[in-house]
Amino acid sequence: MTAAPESSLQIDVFSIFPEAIDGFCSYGLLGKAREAGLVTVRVHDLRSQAGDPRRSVDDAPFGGGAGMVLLPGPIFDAVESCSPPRPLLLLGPAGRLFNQEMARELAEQAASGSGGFSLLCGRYEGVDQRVVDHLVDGEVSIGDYVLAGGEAAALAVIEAVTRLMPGVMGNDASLVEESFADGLLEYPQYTRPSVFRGWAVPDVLLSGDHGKVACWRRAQAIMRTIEVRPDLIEARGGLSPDEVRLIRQYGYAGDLPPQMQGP
Ligand code: 6GU
Repeated sequence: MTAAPESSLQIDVFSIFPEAIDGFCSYGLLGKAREAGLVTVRVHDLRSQAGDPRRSVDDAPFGGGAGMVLLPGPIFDAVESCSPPRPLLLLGPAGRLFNQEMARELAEQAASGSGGFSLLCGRYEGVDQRVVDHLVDGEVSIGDYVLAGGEAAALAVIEAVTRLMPGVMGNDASLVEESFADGLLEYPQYTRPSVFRGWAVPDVLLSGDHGKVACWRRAQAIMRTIEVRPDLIEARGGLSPDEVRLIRQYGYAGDLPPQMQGP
């Protein structure tokens, strides 16, 4: 018999595509976490609360304009009939940008006893503002682009938070997210075969010298972050003199603007 998990994460999701949410959450890491009782995902169909025989969940916007707006009625009814865990977050392009820090906050709240959180998937051109003003606790976006609905965003949030819950990953979560924790992108990884179509794995990774491997990985992570996400380097307060020395030693010849060098 497996021991009951110390803390479990309860996530309630409100959507007009409940099967899509539920299906995704049945695979891989999420599916395993659910089976182990570490996370409970309950999906509520907004359509089942629609009042009319056609089960409408949207209507044209007052004042005119393109598209349809989700009705407040079915959303209030669905939420109030099950008192889901709070915070209840609306997923929409006007929300606060979701990031690793927010994922960590939601996981920590759940692990320390809040129970979990809930997600409301917005759709079409929007959601009646009274839902925003009087029902939800906040609005979250996953990036500066437009999706047709909040479902894909909800799945991103669910997966990012679930993998941080104690017991979900093999190792401790703090180790698992090491790369983002120090503000750098992940170093390149290789597996078998050591030569594939003539492309060889870097020698250092086959050397068995763990110290050298660690230095190489750190240099790669820094160089990759400089190239792809210089904003992350600035956000962590630049590079230390040791880090600058390290990447020079590994052949980095590019410019390092002042904001990338630490104090
Ligand atoms: Cl959460 N919803 C929609 N509709 N578009 C988005 C988004 C969410 N996040 C980024 N774009």
